[in-house]
Amino acid sequence: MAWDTTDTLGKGDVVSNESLANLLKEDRRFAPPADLAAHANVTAEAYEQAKADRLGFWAAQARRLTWATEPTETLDWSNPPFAKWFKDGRLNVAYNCVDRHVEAGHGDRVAIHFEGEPGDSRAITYAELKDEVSRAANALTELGVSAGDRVAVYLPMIPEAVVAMLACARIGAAHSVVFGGFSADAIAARIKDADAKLVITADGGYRRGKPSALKPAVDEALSREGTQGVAKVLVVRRTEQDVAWTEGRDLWWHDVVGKQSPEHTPEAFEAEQPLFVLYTSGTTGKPKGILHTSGGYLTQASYTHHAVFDLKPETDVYWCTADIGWVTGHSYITYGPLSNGATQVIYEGTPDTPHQGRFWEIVQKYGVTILYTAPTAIRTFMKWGDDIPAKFDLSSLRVLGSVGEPINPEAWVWYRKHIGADKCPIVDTWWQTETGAMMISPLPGVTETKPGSAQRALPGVAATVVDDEANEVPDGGGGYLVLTEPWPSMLRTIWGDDQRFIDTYWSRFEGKYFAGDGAKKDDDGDIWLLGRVDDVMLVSGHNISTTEVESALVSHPSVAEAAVVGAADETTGQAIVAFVILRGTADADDAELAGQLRNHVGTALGPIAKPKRILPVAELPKTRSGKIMRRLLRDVAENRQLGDVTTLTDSSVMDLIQTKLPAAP
Ligand code: 6R9
Repeated sequence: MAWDTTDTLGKGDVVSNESLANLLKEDRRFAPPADLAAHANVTAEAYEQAKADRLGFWAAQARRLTWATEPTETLDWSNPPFAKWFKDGRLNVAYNCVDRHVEAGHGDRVAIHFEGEPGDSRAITYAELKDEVSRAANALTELGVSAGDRVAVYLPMIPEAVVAMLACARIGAAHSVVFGGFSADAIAARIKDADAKLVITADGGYRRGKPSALKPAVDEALSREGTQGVAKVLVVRRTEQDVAWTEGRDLWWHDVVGKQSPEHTPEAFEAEQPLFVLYTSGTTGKPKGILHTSGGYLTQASYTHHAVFDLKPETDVYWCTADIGWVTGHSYITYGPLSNGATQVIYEGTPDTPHQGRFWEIVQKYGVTILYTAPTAIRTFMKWGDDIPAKFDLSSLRVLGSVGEPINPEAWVWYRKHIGADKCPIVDTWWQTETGAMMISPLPGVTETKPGSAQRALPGVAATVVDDEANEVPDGGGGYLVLTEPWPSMLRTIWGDDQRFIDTYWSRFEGKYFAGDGAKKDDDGDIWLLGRVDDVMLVSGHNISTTEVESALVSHPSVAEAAVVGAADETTGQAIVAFVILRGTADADDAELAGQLRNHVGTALGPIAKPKRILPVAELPKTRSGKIMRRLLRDVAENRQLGDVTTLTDSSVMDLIQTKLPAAP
């Protein structure tokens, strides 16, 4: 059932001229815990040091790494926007993530606690990881992969995914990880664009209690035009499903890697050696291959992981729930944590298999101290109910992180209260595939946090908000998020397309990096992210942020999740259409509730932000990294044929939404 209201701007509603970006008020504040602050890895001084000498600050952070040749030059910005960081330095990224910890006497420390979805588990120490990465590096070399080549990786969340990435890094080849679950088309497009020489995949992985095949998609991709460059396919055996086999091309990982020597001398490569190409899903057009290189990327991934999570490698147990196919998995499962010698949990499956308490059971089992997850997961846990986490011992937790979307203040507060025992600081980390590492985030021992705000650029990072004319907005103003100085882990280009790199990121505002996100500064100068600029709604001449309307809806006790879009409207230009998932007890046929929700938004944000239509749905379309795909909802709201659904986690969600809804008026 759908609720329609034709009086979006009913009589008596006064349209204020004040920018809507400033109407959502959030006054709750949370000071850092005193004990954490007293022993924090990073204190407020870091901001001062970085402000006084930004390049000196990053040069100092680069010394967290072990270099074969120490860099003498920090940044070469002589040909902007093409940056070179630490360009005369040489290092091996895999050596930094593995060998040096063994050499320092930590070979017995667990690097990875692997938890398979069916309940199998495996602990891998740094010494074992070194042997496995070395064997895999030897295998890649034997298969003809050399420095400068690209290797496509299409694996489930198993330790071999990390091993494969590090083996590539070890021999100077760039990996291109494709989400397990992307279609054959998506794999083929990425293999072709990156000109990959080898594919590493598995028979399958476990998802939602069942083995789910991966190899057939690779087989199909490799039958497509333009993928002939792939000479070999290395297949990890995970599920023991039957797989079709192409003799001469397909090889089992356990055969080829298993027989190699665990000795491998890591060669030092220059700091700008390509490390990986990761494709952003891209809402339109060809996906963009984001290129990251070695020294600068690892410096910032390592520093931010140390600073933002306050990681103590001897005692912490860290868990990032992201998939390795998302940049979060690259920087905060593989490179950041391992460069810091962390002990981490890797979980293969979904949060509700075999029961909705699986995440909390894992936290309890391994004594997880730092948890990094996404707002979409947090909202799902809220929907499942407070009683589920309450059944588990979560007292080991001390820092909670969020990434992927703006976190609604209600979800933030729930996360702190029900997962963090009302004491763990929450770090809401803003960054992108393109930025390579975190850019805007609280520091857990320093920042007084505000629910829903990523707050402040990290030390050494320069971020601000500008208006249409590129002028920095004053505190209290809203506009576009930009980065005003180069940073070590910045993308170097779009693979094979320098011009698109310039056009996409560096042309909107001269000399500044355009992130594509709307943002506002509050009266303290703290930054609030407002969603992608492409999603901003224009109602009666007012820009309205999707994030703020969604957060207002989620703050109503009957709403678990919300996604809003602007749909073409004759009178107002665009009208707000809200798709809502109701909480357990709320009734989707209760027409009165629609009026209440509209009024609730009106009270929180002002009458102009009241949704015109409110559509209760069972699910929302999301990408694998948990981002709501609003463009598909816009298609529904405007009665259009659906656009590309290939990057959805579950494309049947759209059928469900469409069949349940009456046609739009
Ligand atoms: C790391 C990652 C990037 C886009 C980004 C923004 C959104 C990510 C956020 C956030 C608000 C946060 N985003 N983190 N928005 N607050 N803490 O997600 O990379 O998949 O490339 O997406 O995600 O819109 O521009 P990626």
